[in-house]
Amino acid sequence: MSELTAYHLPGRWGLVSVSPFCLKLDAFLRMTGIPHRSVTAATPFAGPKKKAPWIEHEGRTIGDSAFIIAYLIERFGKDPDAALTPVQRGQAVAIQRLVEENLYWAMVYDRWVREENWPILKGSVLGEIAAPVRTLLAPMARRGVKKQLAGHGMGLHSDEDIQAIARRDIGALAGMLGEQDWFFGAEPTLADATVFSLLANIRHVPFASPMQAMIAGHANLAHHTDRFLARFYG
Ligand SMILES: N[C@@H](CCC(=O)N[C@@H](CS)C(=O)NCC(=O)O)C(=O)O
Repeated sequence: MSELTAYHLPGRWGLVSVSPFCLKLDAFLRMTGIPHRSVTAATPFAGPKKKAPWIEHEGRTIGDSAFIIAYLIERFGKDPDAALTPVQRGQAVAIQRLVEENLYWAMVYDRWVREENWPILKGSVLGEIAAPVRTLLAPMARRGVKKQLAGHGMGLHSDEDIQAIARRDIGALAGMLGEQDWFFGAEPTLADATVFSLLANIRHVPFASPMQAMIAGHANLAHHTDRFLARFYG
């Protein structure tokens, strides 16, 4: 099949997906205008890495948003980062790692560990799973995610320490953005999609998170999310 199909976890509250990685891929597809079909998957288990998102294209199945995006840039010749200098490319990788390999886990902690968020999570992230199966699967999934959090290391910290880590990361993003509209100047790049996807999944969802106030404390970052939403999801 030559059509590009992108599989993502469910959307809620106006967001195409409540998974930052799926939302980033969707944002990339909007930025580049690559024709595709979006399919909502109830769970990530059908993906080649048992994580979402994944794509199917011309007989290939590819998992992991970064590998997918690299493949699509190559295959369709559309690169939002084409104008970046080598220094900016290095900074873009650092931003991606900060957001996806560290700050993301503070979001996971807020969603999956904070008791008050558990009912919301069951109805959203797990919301497309049929109710009887979900009742069995939800506690198993929660145990699995707590193990992942411990394996990463974020889950070994106290709540207070996790907040300190998140505050530092959010402050770093705000510092790098400064007065610019986009991380690398006049036009949005992948770094903007990456930051947007995580921050929108903190700001525009009903999960309680101390990070909402942290982001609100940096008007430039909050405006960045709004700017991205208006430009690509208006
Ligand atoms: N590095 C991967 C991370 C993908 C990822 O962690 N996706 C989450 C949803 S936000 C997932 O599917 N988690 C399921 C699991 O770990 O069991 C990417 O960029 O796509």
